[in-house]
Amino acid sequence: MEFQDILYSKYNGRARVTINRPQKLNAFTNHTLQEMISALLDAWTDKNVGVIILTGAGDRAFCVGGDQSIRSKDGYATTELEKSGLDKLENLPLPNNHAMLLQIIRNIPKPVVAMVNGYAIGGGHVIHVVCDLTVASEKAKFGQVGPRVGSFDAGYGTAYLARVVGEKKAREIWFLCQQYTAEEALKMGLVNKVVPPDKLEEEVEAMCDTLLAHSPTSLAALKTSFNADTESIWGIHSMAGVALNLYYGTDEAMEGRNAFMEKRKPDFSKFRK
Ligand code: 2NE
Repeated sequence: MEFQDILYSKYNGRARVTINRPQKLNAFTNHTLQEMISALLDAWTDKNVGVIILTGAGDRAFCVGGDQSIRSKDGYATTELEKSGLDKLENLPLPNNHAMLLQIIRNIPKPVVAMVNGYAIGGGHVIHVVCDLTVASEKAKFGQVGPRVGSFDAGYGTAYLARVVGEKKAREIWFLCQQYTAEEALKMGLVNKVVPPDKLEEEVEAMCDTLLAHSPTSLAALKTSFNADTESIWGIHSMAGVALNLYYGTDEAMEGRNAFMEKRKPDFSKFRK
């Protein structure tokens, strides 16, 4: 499989998906998300694959969410492939592609491990949240930015996050838009393990060895049973996606996006109701 925005490899029972846009701190476009979906579908259907690793290229970021440089009132810009009509699936708004990716991570009946090497921010944070397990480097940073940059990622980003860290902490994460260290993330149950950066690969590989030694059907049944309890969140997520696509067309949302790109503080005061 040929990819532009990700690296995809399979070895020793693992499939590894690496977001490969380090110059953008691994921010994603529609195309990136579609490539991740294709790779995960391949991993799902490959009997030699028992565990999936998701990570980001470089040493600065796992993923920092949607690529703000291509966002306008019409949402995130189209790619050349999409304009040429070759890739119809990319003709979806980015929140829909992101939601589809989250659903596949949840539904694939194999453990998905997030290997967080740096920033996990915005939609990139939600990706690690829905992964089954997260191993973080001591240098990793976690957080949400929506209310600062004119976005929100409700559903898995909020209701499911609250299941993971509790209601108060989840509201704090979204409302205050602060960054959290890996140690803080560990304390709130947001990640499973924190290791020095040079031990990250080793730790994830050891975790994969453990998972691969276990019964795949048992793991699949356990994963789907955990999911069953939070399945209704997909409904919230879908509805929030409709709202997000509408919100992106507003001056309020653009103020957040433009302020970020112009490296200034946003002024949302006139949008208070
Ligand atoms: C990630 C963060 C916290 C990093 O801060 P810092 O201070 O370490 O770096 P800096 O200078 O802000 O960023 C480094 C370069 O990366 C770019 C920046 O513009 C900057 O570029 P240059 O000035 O060097 O040219 N960059 C960072 N994030 C980017 C992004 N998302 N898209 C494009 N370029 C980006 C800090 O940069 C930050 O807070 N970034 C904003 C994160 C963000 O807004 N994410 C999108 C949220 S909405 C979303 O993800 C989403 C969703 O959740 C659901 C559906 C659809 C979208």
